[in-house]
Amino acid sequence: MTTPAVAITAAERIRLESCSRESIRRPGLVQPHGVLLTVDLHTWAIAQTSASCAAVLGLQPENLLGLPLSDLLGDETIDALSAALTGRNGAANPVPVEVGGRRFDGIVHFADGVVVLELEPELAAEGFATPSMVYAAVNRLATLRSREELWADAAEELAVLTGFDRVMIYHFHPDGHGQVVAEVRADDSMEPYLGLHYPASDIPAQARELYLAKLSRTIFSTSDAPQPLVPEQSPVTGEPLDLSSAELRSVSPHHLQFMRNMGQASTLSFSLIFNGELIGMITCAHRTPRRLPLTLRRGLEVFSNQVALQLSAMSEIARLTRDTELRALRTRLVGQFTSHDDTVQSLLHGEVTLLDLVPAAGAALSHNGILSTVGSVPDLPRIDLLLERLRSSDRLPFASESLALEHPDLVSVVPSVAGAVVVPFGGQGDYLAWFRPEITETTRWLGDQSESNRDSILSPRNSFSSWSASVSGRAEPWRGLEVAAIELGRDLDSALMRQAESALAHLGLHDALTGLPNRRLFTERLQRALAGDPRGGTVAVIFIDIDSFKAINDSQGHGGGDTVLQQIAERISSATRASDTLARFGGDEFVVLCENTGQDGARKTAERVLGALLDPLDIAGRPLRVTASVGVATATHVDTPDSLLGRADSAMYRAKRSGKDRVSD
Ligand code: BLA
Repeated sequence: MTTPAVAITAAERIRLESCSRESIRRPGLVQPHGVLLTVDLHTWAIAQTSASCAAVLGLQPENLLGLPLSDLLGDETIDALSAALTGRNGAANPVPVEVGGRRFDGIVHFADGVVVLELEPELAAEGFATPSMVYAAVNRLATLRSREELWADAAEELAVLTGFDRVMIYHFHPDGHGQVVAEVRADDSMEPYLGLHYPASDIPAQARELYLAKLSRTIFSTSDAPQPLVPEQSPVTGEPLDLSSAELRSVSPHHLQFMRNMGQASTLSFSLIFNGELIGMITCAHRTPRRLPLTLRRGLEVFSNQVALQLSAMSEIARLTRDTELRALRTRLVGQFTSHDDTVQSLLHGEVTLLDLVPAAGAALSHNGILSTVGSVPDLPRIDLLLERLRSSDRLPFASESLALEHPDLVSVVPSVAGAVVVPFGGQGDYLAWFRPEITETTRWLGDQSESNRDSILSPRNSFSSWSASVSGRAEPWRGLEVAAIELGRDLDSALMRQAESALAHLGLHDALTGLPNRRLFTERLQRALAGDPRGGTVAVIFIDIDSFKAINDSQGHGGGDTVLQQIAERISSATRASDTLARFGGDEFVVLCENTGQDGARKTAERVLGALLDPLDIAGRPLRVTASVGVATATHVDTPDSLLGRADSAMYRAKRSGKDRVSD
């Protein structure tokens, strides 16, 4: 299930604003099937009553106001109520209460500095789910692993546990609009709402906030007139009483009309909360008035909480799995980028590409002033212009799912694109970009969303039959992948930085022409080798000088001498052992450090070097024979790097003087 693109109309904006201003916490009214009394905290005398006392208790408000509550209920009940109020010894609502021979569930809580006592006519225990049925249902849900299964099974369980004839689970999308994600209907004559979306204003913001604190709400009947409190204002605060936590709070007339339009006589709704956020709701609806005992409602609050916790755990796991996958893809992309010679091609056509990280119609990469692309993308000059526009208007990094709605100035630049992500990386002018085309998305709504389906702008819809509407001008949403793109840009940045640093470090210790260690690195290694050979005899240095190199250099012309030296370096290198250090000392001089060997071993290596030069080099298709004079010296216990090199150098001169192309000790 994905979040559809929802275009919010001007009328919906007005509803969102106006509907959320209704004071639903202090409506001054309660539902008529019970009685709400407020009691002075100190004297326990009755301060307010709902007008329903006449019908429910057979007592007029004037019989009750000022009366000590104990005169009405008896001292024992007052004790039980005060225990439930404070939770003493684990006491809790409801408290059995009898008035005039009628039995009630007594429910107490504090509000606005008074004790609020609600009396709900007791329901016969038979015919309602027992606590053990609720526990068993919770246990069955605990084994489920997918969100869709959990939604569906929770609705099935609740249909059985509540006996309501329609149970629906709603999921709230990030923009606040909702969707019916599970539904159980008592019979097929009832219109199906499963899958339908509804606008955010159906459940306004202040209602959602209230539902964070009050986990279940009963609306017993949409046809009975709500009852005012007498007196209307609280004697303590002089204001309408805060009914946020009251079971009998009368609901918004807008919502009552909504329910009547839907054919609902009663509902029982539960909040699905995670991390202090209302992530969804459950509504059990009935076509005739129906209510459940408080103990069962409380049990079902625990059930709903279990559903919310499981949903949250599932989405956390999904999020972490996705993060890990994205991180692994980024690591592979950076790996390809740093290990391939053609870095750009590796990102666009390697084993893993930019399109694996961020799926899109096409992607582009601008690196070192060269723009390359993969997949379906706008013409290169258009991409260039887009990058330039974004850069000059400081809009980078950039992500949009609808250029038409969010960046109309870019539409003419890249008319084929609806969604784009562009992130900078590396040097000035290096960018990664992804493009998505426009898609037309059809959403099935709960009722015609046009204003003709409402009596006035603030009225609920009259019809709720499935109604389809399409939204265009948008691309498929990026859903957080724009962050993965930014992170890839950063990863490539650091990889480039590391490469530059190690290139610099290499340059300081290596010869730029041949890539061999230079004099500095060679001397360091020789120093270390001598320190590890305090008695001498196992460290030797071979000094190689190319014979008549000046003449060769002059004959080869510009750049030719360099090629000769590179080929000579490769030949000499092939003749040395893997553990030897071959260095270019400068000009046409090469040295080899041989460890764990003696004079004989080093001589053998030196002979191999001459052998490796026997075949003529191939310089631009022409053969060139070169020879070398080679000197070998082995360390004694008194040698320093300089003295050992000096002796090898002298030996090399002896070879040169005695006719070149030979080795001398
Ligand atoms: C409340 N609206 C609600 C509630 C639901 C819906 C479930 C919460 C009821 C509760 O928790 O007790 C909406 N009911 C639905 C939907 C379905 C359903 C979408 O069965 C889908 C099948 N409502 C309007 C308009 C206004 C409005 C136009 O349609 C405002 C002008 C207001 N809805 C509104 C208010 C509440 C509400 C104020 C809070 C009711 C209350 O708790 O007092």
